[in-house]
Amino acid sequence: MKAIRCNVDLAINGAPPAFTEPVHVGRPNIGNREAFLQRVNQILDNQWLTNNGPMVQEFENRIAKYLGVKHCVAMCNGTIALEIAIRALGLEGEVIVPSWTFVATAHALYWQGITPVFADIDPATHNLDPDAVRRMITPRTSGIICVHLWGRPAPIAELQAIADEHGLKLMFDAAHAFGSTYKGQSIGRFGACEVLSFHATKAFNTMEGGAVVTNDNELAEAMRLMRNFGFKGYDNIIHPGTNGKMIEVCAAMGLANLDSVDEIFSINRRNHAAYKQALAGVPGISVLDYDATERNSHHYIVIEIDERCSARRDEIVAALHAENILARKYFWPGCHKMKPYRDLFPHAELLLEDTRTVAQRVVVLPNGTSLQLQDITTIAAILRVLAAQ
Ligand code: T4K
Repeated sequence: MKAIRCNVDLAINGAPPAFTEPVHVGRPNIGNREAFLQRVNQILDNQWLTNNGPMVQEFENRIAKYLGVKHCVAMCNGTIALEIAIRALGLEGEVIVPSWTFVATAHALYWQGITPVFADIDPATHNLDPDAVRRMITPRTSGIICVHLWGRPAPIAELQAIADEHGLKLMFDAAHAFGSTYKGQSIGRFGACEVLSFHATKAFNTMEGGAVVTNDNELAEAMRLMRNFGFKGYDNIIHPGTNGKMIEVCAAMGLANLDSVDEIFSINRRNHAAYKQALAGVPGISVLDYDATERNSHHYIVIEIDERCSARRDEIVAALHAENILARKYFWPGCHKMKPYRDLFPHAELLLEDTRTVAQRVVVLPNGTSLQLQDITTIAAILRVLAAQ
């Protein structure tokens, strides 16, 4: 292995980085390329490119079957899927969400004139803490959007009990959780509905894409109308709507990748185990683990850097970048610290102590089918040196 720089300053001294090409978090997993290209040819032959075409219909059926849920309403991306679900559920006023999530969760509400109210997380799981959710309920609260962060299922039963007790709607941002289970049942069937993202950076991708999955017939019907301008047949608008449609090429990518999804997850699982083993015993660095009794795509390699580590989190990220390892500080600094929400709630931090601690500690490392085991050994060796400096 090449010499490892121990800090960013040494990078200035001209040593070559450990990786000649950048190793990215979020490198897309590409499944069966031939199957995809064949489907693209079929689309061109069909001359049907979008607007609920045959590939989208096949994709929806396959996803619904895979998850064991009645309806899959495919959309152009996860953010629009969140927005449409929020509207279809009639959320208004205030909705409780975690701050520790990708900003799309909060934006999907705020964009529609609804106030996202941030509740704290459980630092052990990074998911919403039900007690913190209770504390944020006001007379204006209409719902809860909980995120299954890193694909780890949220405390679904506890949140459903709170929602029932207070007459609130509960939906899930399951952008990270395609393929995860909760008590052995696939994520996708819980709450009023669950929203998936199939963005290029997700374990399972359609390039861009998303979906709302639900067992509620009426809700699914409303969302199908909303994603296509409210059209019911030619010239007949029966509902307000927008353009949330998935295109045929994205569905083709999804169908090709669906054939490879078990293999993708098993490579991720192998990589996660390799990281855990290679980083075992490194002072102040711990790898977030997944529940061995549940299924998870193991897509996110999340490490936490605590005070026992001699390097600070930001120094570690800078040093990794200098080695061409493009690690990320997802989801630093937390939505409540991002300008639109900081302006809205300047004192939010006072109630988000665990969010603040976790946001200062997390680094997400590269994973996916393009990563080799040797790459993991190299990344872990660099982290060992950084932690021991
Ligand atoms: N809810 C949650 C909890 C989410 O995490 C997300 C999306 C959503 C909702 C919304 O779903 P979508 O509307 O996106 O379907 C990326 C993704 O764009 C975003 O989809 C994802 N979460 C978020 C966690 O990550 P950025 O700003 O980090 O993207 P960017 O451009 O910095 O790319 C990330 C990394 O991936 C880079 O290292 C480059 C690499 N990459 C990216 C693309 C697109 C590639 O190697 N190839 C590629 O094609 O947001």
